[in-house]
Amino acid sequence: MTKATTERLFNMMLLPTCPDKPPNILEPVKLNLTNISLDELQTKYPSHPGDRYRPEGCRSGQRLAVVIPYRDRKQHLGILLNNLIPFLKKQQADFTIFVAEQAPGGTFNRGLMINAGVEAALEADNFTCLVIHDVDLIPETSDNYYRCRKKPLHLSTANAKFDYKLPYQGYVGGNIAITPSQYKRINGFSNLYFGWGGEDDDFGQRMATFGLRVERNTHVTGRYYAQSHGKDKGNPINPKRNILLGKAVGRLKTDGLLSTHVNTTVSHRSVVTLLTVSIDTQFYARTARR
Ligand code: BGN
Repeated sequence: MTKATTERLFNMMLLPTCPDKPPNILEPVKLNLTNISLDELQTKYPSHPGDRYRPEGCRSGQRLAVVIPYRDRKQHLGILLNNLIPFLKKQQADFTIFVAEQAPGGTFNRGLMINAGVEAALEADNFTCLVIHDVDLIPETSDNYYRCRKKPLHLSTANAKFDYKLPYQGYVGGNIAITPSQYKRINGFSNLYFGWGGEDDDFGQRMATFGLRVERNTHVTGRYYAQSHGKDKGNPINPKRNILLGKAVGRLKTDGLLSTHVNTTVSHRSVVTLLTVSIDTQFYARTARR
């Protein structure tokens, strides 16, 4: 261990634990919807070692990996990060943001991107909490704490896109906080949902199968602004989603975090860890024919 590392470890041990309620947490969130590039964000928030942000003066109780499944939404990503970073700093979170970007070509697969992101995060460090985060959702309430609890916590319970209500009972789409051990227990997301719809309902069934009753933010705490977008060309409605959902529980052990067929390249890009994820399309084409 180098002298610098020893010194850092020593300083960390001396830091008090961060308070449950950080100072000034009830100040309202001021959304900033101005376009901003990753380069500009870099100037605003210079690189941190390992892309990890830590609170000043105290030690967070949890180590957070925020995983954003992503493709082709540069503008949304810039705006999200420009809001999310100050939001999490105010919460005194210790966090690293992983953007799991699906390589160009083919249909988007949100579940597989999340699995690839979680896989890379858990290889990189010993995170204690995972926050699955959509690129278009911006939190509107300061005390919507991005922390894991005993049960998975559905964060985005009041999405502007759904009139600030849950679209249906049992909906677990959007943002959710879950511990790595819970995520592993349910074998993460299914890898087989190419295109829009169903992968979140499948994830909900996985949690239910293991008795993980999801806790939910209140409709006040769980408010999110939704960045609007047209139909994504690379993400058409998945016509097979109902068939897949019908067999979700039976597939759980063989289809998930433990069986992602992807090739992931890691690069430390300004304010985030960027993962470029190439899907083994031949493998998934074979699986689909079965
Ligand atoms: C549901 C989708 C979810 C989506 C929500 C909100 C399906 C499965 C077939 C019934 N589920 O209908 O994936 O998050 O709408 O848009 O399509």
